[in-house]
Amino acid sequence: MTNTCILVGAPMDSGKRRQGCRMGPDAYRVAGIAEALGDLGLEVRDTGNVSPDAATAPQELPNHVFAPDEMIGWTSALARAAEEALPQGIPIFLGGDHALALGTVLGAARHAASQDRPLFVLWLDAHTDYHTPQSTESGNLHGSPLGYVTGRDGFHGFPEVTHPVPHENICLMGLRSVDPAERDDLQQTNIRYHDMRSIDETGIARPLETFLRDVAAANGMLHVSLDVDFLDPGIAPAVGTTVPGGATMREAHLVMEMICDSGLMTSLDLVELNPFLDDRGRTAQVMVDLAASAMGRRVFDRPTRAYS
Ligand code: HAR
Ligand code: MN
Ligand code: MN
Ligand code: MN
Repeated sequence: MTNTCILVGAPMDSGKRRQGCRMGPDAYRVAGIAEALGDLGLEVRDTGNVSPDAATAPQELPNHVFAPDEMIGWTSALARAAEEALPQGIPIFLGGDHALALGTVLGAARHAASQDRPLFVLWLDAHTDYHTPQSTESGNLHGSPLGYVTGRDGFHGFPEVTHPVPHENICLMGLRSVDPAERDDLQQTNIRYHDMRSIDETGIARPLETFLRDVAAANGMLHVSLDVDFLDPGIAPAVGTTVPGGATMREAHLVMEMICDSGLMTSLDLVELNPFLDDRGRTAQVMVDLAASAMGRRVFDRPTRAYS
């Protein structure tokens, strides 16, 4: 695994009506993300914040879609930022709402294709985020990145998804708020999903290990997208869409440590932090701790786990 981390700020608030996520990148900086990663012996480069491209959405997009021009502009700009960062190290995208993943995963998919490697995506979230601009009732496209990157129709005016992520390469964990349209559409696919009920029944380690083994066996690249609302609101209150019954700190740490041990993660999103809703910065701190665990922070050293 490369020992360079590239911090890419994405102060994006265009994926939903409730504002505040644009403050996320600076909250992570204030919470000491660069220092936490540097303390692990990593080389850390903060490239500052990305700005959206200028764009105008076409008429075909449904009228209830929020901020369509900005959404298209962010998607193209972030895809480019991901493609630029990936050859240099592990980019960590500091969000910003989850709509940033339309761009980051698009860029990761282009990069993986250029390396002749498959892209896998681990989606840690209370929500499935599988909408299209037509299926979403809220019109908030932070509920749509997985729909976009898997190549669903209806994203008029957005960059073409030339390398859709195959459903079987995607694993969702933490689900507990799924719209009926998303559930029906997802069940037509072979996407892997583990809702909180199944995690409570089997534990979180076993399904994750199965997925990581498959990534390793395919020599895949692995993009991890961590939504604050994957976590229980009791430990992570700073998010607009709190859903009770989320992952515990212990479950979340374990996931991050297993990802690190696998050596497979090639990029990471930290999304949906809304510092305006935080309690003395503690959600930002939790997210920084989890990122540090994914990059190697340990209580005791353990031998690197070989998944292949
Ligand atoms: N499914 C709902 C919608 O589309 C809520 C989506 C909320 N998404 C996030 N990210 N907070 O996961 O409106
Ligand atoms: Mn999400
Ligand atoms: Mn969510
Ligand atoms: Mn649990």
